[in-house]
Amino acid sequence: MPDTTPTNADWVATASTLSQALPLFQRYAGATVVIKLGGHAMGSDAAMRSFARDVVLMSHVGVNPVIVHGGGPMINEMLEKQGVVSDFVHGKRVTDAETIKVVEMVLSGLVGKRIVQAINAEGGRAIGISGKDASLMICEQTDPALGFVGTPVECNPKFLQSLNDTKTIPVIAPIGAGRNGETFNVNGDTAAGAIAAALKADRLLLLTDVAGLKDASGEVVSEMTPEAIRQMTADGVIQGGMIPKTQTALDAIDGGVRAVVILDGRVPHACLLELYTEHGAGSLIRT
Ligand code: X2W
Repeated sequence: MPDTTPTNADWVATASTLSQALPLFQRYAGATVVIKLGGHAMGSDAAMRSFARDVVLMSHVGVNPVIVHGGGPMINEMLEKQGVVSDFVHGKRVTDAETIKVVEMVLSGLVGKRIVQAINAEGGRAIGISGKDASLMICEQTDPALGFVGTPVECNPKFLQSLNDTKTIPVIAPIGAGRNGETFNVNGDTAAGAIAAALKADRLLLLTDVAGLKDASGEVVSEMTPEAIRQMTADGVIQGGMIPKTQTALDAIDGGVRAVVILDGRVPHACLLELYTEHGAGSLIRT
């Protein structure tokens, strides 16, 4: 058996890596980073632990992380158990009065609390809320044909600032309150974009299950402008399920977010790779 006990040189190398991280940590100290964790990017318990650990690390080095989650596959699973089949129109779930109850229970209950617990288990302090809490996200009906699907029309992120003041990490379910007491189901990307814009976030990281935006030859493009995205969409290079993500990115940038990154949340340490290495991850969109 080879001796794997770390040598003095190994410890020096570890200390050197930590030291080299200082300017990188300084770059995002004080930055607000909104992270959208999609249901498809939520993997095994081990992957969730790793994600949570990265979020806690960011918080420790001065980032203000704000998590907005999805959970589409988990909602499908619960609806299936009840024998309900959902229809999607342009990526949005047609949500009737019974469905919205399941959506709220699954997102605010199961999915949100799983993330909260994972962050807390790594030594962070997370709190699970939805767009209803502190009137964070007020919505209007998107389209009568979609039922209780909402479009955010007013965000009140002041409460999130008070959480940041106490180093508490918000984990937000994309559920909105209507002005007449309704509960609205909001697409997770849309909710993350609206909250990031209200916070004038430095970064919006959209963690999904694709490597990023691809050009006509199928290569992932590492950086592009909103104009390039509009052109690629007009040319049909960006299509299908990517369009809601790129639209979210464009709206967020119009709303004051400095940059949006679409990246593969299944890659280990995706958020750290993006923020703290020159390599980056996925596709960065900024003017
Ligand atoms: C989504 C909310 C969850 C979500 C839904 O009901 O599935 C609408 O479609 P992912 O995992 O990010 O796709 N809402 C209106 O967005 O989850």
